[in-house]
Amino acid sequence: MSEAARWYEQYNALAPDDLLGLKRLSETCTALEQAGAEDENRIVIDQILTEEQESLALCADDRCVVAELLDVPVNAVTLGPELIENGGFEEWSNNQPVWWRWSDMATGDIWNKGVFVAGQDVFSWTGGGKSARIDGLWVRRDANLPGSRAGYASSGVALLPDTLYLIAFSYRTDRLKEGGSGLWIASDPDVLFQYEHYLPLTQGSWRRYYILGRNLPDREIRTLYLRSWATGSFLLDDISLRTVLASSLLTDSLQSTIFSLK
Ligand SMILES: [Ca+2]
Repeated sequence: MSEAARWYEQYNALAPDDLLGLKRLSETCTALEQAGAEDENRIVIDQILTEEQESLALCADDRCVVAELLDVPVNAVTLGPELIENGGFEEWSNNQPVWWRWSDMATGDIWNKGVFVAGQDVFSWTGGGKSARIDGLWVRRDANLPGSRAGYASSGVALLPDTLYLIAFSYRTDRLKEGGSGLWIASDPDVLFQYEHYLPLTQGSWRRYYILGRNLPDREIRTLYLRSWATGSFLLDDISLRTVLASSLLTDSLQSTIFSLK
């Protein structure tokens, strides 16, 4: 292990911009420390990593959060082009957000009956502009039928096979109960996640939610459903879906999808 640390140290001196080398050196030093060995390089490594963490703390965009979730340097992560259109819900036509459509599974036929209303909200998003709002007014809870739900469904998005994706969005829940809002993308277990993923309550605060996972199947068109399942309010803004480009050496350790509320 000491030998490995010396090699990584030499490599880091030759290629200080290669953050993967630095990461490997840090891991080796940590392993040595855990084994009870002292390493004089640890102080230097800690200093470099502290600077990296400080830059991460100052960095608030989605790319920085991906780096944090993967536990890799920010410079090792690149996000692909945005795949969602009108994710900020600023464009509306006939009371519908452009590129999105209303999905109503609260008709009482097949699923439970419910009453949901939705539209643009211009008062709630502290960043200004418009957000999408879904209000559940009443739901029937017949145990013999699937739950009623309604919300916005995206246009189709083609996902590449064996590719890492980030879904990020800002949202707010008011007077909702647990399981009162969620996101669906596929019934296929090989897509980022299977079936409905219910969102944590935010109790009236705007929060940002991150889903980082791998899509395995061949290129297929997918629809994102962001829906409410209960009475109360569910507000949405700044939805993003992008590929995550990072060294496979860094991302191969990602075995299951990460869900994180910030
Ligand atoms: Ca907006």
